[in-house]
Amino acid sequence: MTRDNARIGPTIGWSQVTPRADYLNRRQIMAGALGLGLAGLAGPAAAKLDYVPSKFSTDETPNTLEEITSYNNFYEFGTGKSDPMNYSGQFQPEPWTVEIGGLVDKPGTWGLDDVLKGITLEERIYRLRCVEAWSMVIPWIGFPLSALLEKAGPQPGARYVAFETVVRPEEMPGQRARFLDWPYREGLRMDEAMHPLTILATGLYGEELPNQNGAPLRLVVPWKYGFKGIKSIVKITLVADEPPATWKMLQSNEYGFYANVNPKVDHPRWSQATERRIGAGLFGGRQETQMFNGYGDQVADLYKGMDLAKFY
Ligand SMILES: Nc1nc2c(c(=O)[nH]1)N[C@H]1C(S)=C(S)[C@@H](COP(=O)(O)O)O[C@H]1N2
Ligand SMILES: [Mo]
Repeated sequence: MTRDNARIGPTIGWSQVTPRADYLNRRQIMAGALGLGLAGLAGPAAAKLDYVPSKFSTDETPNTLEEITSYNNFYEFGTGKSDPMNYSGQFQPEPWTVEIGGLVDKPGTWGLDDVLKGITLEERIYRLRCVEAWSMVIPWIGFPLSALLEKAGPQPGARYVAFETVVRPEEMPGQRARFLDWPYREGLRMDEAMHPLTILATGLYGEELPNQNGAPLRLVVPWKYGFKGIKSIVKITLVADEPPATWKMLQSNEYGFYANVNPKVDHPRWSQATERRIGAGLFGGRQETQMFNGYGDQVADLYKGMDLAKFY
């Protein structure tokens, strides 16, 4: 089935067709087998979201919900790929507030409802390329970060945006160890933050974000390595100077601030020329990595003065 076939109506996207449906059926079968009946369907039911399709979506086939929710990086829950799935069950993404401050006209602590007021959610099917050289295609539900920044009223001196993840060691077992210097922090230059491809995601596959994917609110910047996509955001600060970023602080020769996907600049310990598409099979899974993860037509202008053969 093509994307166009899936766009039956204005609010019908790929995710309402397959493979989400297959997965739900399996969950129902499992619930039935456990004698729970329909009422007991698979634990806490994720709320369905209303959203519209987007011209920015790729027509590549999305990874399955199982792949997207069982192979994760979210060190707050442990460093193993299945740790976030296995150890995020206690995490409480509701209620949620985000503190917006720094160089803005309307600083304050915003409930998620205030953040979403007047905003139309969109389905954005994006490629995600992790710096570890694996990739997926994920049908995010979200909205442009620019819409929130405009609500807060950026002041002229704001040149960067800084983000922080929540710190809750009681709910996040990984934070009881010092893998990283918590909170996880990331940042964008203002023009990157305002770019129409840059979104805050509140869901995927048509439902609220699973905890392991950064509930209830996470950043997605599809032309950058996945580590820029900070999860479970509680603080957004507009600032004048480049803010601290977790991986850069840890190892600045391996993880840059810009971290644009670039097949020509290898990681010091591995090649970035190719990537393993999760779910594509043991032998068929490697493909060439694209400059800016294939989003160069939209974003290359942001980096006009930069030498694409260099590490940033
Ligand atoms: N707070 C926080 N955000 C994070 C991470 C993390 O460990 N902690 N890992 C990053 C990395 S390395 C990647 S590749 C993506 C993975 O997102 P996904 O698990 O939803 O696919 O989240 C990013 N955001
Ligand atoms: Mo990553």
